[in-house]
Amino acid sequence: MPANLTPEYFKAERWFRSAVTTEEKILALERMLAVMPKHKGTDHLKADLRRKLSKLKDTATQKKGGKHVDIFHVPRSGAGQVVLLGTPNCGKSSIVAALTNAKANVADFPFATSAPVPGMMTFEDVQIQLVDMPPITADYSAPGQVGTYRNCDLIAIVIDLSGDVREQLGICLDFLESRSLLVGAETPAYDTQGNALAKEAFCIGTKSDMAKPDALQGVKESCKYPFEFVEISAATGAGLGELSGVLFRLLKIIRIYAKPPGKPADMAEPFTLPAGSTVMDLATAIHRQLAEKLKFARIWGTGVYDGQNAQRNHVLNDKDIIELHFS
Ligand SMILES: Nc1nc2c(ncn2[C@@H]2O[C@H](COP(=O)(O)OP(=O)(O)OP(=O)(O)O)[C@@H](O)[C@H]2O)c(=O)[nH]1
Ligand SMILES: [Mg+2]
Repeated sequence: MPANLTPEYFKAERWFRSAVTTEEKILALERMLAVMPKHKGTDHLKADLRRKLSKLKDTATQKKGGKHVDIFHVPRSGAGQVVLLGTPNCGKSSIVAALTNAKANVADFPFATSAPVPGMMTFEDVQIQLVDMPPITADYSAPGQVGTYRNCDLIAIVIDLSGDVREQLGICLDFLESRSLLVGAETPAYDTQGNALAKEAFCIGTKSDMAKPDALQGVKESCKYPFEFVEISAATGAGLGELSGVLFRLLKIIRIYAKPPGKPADMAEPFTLPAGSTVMDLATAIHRQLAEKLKFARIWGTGVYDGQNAQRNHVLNDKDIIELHFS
């Protein structure tokens, strides 16, 4: 083992050892190479890692279409996927149990959750997917766990306000930073092919019913990122309404109600699209082939007069009603 390897290098090496998928292993190896101190003593190790990396890249191209089942792969459902992150016993499962119908395993002992458990929660007329996760500690996370975070839309860092808030936040940030999972961190937000690695995150301070005074203030002050913070109690239900509104806002989605010409709009089930989507994006979401035949659209909603004609590139707003006319 060459001398002068840094804590950053060992962190990346730990990530490599806990990685399950080839893609994740490649990312971790690239990180090890990037943070490795450059001097003669590391030449051997560098060559060794490069060999491993090129072998893995070969496997990655051959393996496409293989039948490997990954329990940490949670298929997306609803308007957005929010995955919880936190230390043992901090209250993750209780949040999923309080907001969804999923059978999240709440227990008064740590490590009760061993695999992701997805559930659907409702905000107004939108379904949002919440995913309960096994806990992480300063030196352990379940192999493959990072894959769930890599594929989500938003990470919710859960902090038990009755415990050591700074320590919990430190463990969660360390996990995210060392795996390039956090937007705004110094670690790379994209891999070498330009695919996004990093995700948006925010903080839920839970167990407010048994929190020490100013506990949430303590988390805010010790956090170097401009996260949003929501204070809740899964036990009393305090803050849960606010939390679902924050999830909807942070997912940056808009709801659009489709209106068949000459008929009332379907207000029961909106289409959900990323903020900034256009009339054409909506048409494509409804039916890709039909979209090419889009002649014009009429729109009722924000910044337009009722029934105004809208171009294909008109940017939609949350709760707009759209009537699409095809040729
Ligand atoms: N008083 C109070 N207790 C809570 C609250 N949320 C969770 N708990 C209790 O805290 C303990 C742990 O809750 P879980 O939701 O199972 O914690 P977890 O983060 O899923 O734990 P792991 O699966 O080990 O990671 C249980 O005894 C819960 O009843 C809360 O808001 N208030
Ligand atoms: Mg749990």
